[in-house]
Amino acid sequence: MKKAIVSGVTGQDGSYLVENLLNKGYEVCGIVRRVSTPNVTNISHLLNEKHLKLVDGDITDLSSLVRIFADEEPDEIYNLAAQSFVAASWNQPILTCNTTGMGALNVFEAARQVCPSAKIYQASSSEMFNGIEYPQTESTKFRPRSPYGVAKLFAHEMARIYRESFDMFIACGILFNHESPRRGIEFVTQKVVDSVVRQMCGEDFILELGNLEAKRDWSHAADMVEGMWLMLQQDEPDDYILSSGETHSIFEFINKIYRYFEIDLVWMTRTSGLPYGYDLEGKVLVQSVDKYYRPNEVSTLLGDSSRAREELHWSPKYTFDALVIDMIENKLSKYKEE
Ligand code: NDP
Ligand code: GDR
Repeated sequence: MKKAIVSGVTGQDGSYLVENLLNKGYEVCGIVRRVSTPNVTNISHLLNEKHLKLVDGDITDLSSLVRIFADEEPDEIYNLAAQSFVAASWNQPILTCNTTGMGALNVFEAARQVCPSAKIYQASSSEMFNGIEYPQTESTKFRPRSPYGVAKLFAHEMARIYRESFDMFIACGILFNHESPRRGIEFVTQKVVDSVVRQMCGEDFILELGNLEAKRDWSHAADMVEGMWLMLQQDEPDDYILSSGETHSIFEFINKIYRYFEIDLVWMTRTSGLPYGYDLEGKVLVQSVDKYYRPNEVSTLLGDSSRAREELHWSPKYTFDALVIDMIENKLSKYKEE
């Protein structure tokens, strides 16, 4: 039985990855950081699994990683833990770099000391690109636009250094945006889906967002975790882009969610230059407000994942429409339960 350690196990990707690995017959050890009110919602359905064990640890604490790696002797390590919310990285740049950047280095260093032959997956990001040149490939130059992007690039380059210097197996997945019903509420897709469902169920408020012109390449998280696993099944470590190969603006995403409920939004621009959308009865449902704009932005993401598709035989199952429907239907059923 293979053993995998997963950091970030309580997050969106961690929860799908644990399911995926358990289904493949792995023994999984999930690293959970100490918080005063435990947050295991995403993995609550897995807590009684015989082959899943949760251990206390924090990727900013090298000693905790050394202890866990020594105790568990893993075959594979998936480093998914991070401060992953780009917008927050301007307000908390040091925490973001400590967690998302140095945290990854702690993982590599702990593995070098204790289990250097374990295969490691590092969660790199399309936020490392500048968003001007696209489609992005593995050889597109990096030029991040946020503290988060810089922290991810630090981790990405450190992975290369450890790979080249110590002959360690560290593969980096340069993943483009991926979503699911388990996506955190602050991220734009979940925020829009949650708000529109609440409006449709009778709550009276205007959905407030930031820049609606940015374009993102969205996939389903369940497809992405299979790609992570495939990267660690190769003989040699390498970096791979995982993406859908389609790009959609935030405007398009919003229109699509309202369209599901048979509402065609009409868009106008205020004198301030900020857009707002209303329904055919003239009721304003959504508007852009300054407070959700970021100091800087990756404008267009469109990933070319042909290398992963050819070399790893990675083939995502969810289309963009299927992802949207999964998120809406899940939200509707949760809302009805509540
Ligand atoms: P989430 O924000 O949903 O999950 C992040 C996880 O990291 C949570 O389990 C969180 O724990 C944990 N964590 C945060 N800080 C620490 C710490 N100091 N020690 C241990 N654990 C910690 O992210 P996703 O699942 O969406 O993403 C997974 C990874 O992939 C992240 O590294 C992200 O940056 C990266 N990524 C994500 C993409 C996406 O579109 N989703 C695209 C590209 C990269 P807690 O629950 O306690 O907060
Ligand atoms: P992103 O995801 O920053 O791409 O990072 P997010 O969903 O936060 O933003 C996507 C785009 O939507 C615009 N936007 C808003 N975003 C949020 N969150 N809230 C709003 O109100 C809003 N209005 C407009 C943003 O400006 C942006 O252009 C995600 C994370 O999962 C990272 O961890 C990961 O590395 C990258 O994807 C790839």
